[in-house]
Amino acid sequence: MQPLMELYFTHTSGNSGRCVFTLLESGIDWKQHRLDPHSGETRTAEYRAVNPMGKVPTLVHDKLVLWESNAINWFIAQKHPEAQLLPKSIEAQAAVQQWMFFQGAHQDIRHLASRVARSLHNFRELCKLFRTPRNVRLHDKVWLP
Ligand SMILES: N[C@@H](CCC(=O)N[C@@H](CS)C(=O)NCC(=O)O)C(=O)O
Repeated sequence: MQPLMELYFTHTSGNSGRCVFTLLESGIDWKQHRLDPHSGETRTAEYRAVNPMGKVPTLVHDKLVLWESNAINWFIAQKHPEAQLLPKSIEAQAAVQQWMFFQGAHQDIRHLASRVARSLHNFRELCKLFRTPRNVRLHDKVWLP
């Protein structure tokens, strides 16, 4: 049996939200390590042993420790092709990379999630863990298949 993916994150972090969202969309079982940034849980020696940069999110899977949210998302998508999170063609995958770089520089995923979530359920799960934008409109949304 495959070991569970474990994600260290904080509820205030949009970068964390991006990976939580991908894990929810993938449909796999995963383990939460929800850290409290206000009580310094991302700065402890224990957490620095996991991620020496002291940043969230961090993914741990078997012997792999990975940080940088978009690298984590790419890994989850590649590791679970059955979730169909990535398109098949190299051209379309390059476009995914393009948006990941663009997003990393300019965007907050919590706004985007309401537009690309596959289901209202997944978006609500995300909202339970993170602060959500007040202006999200769900009533006229078409959920992805
Ligand atoms: N480029 C990184 C950014 C990671 C990052 O800056 N995370 C913030 C939270 S959004 C953090 O850990 N801040 C805590 C700190 O800097 O001490 C990613 O996409 O994962």
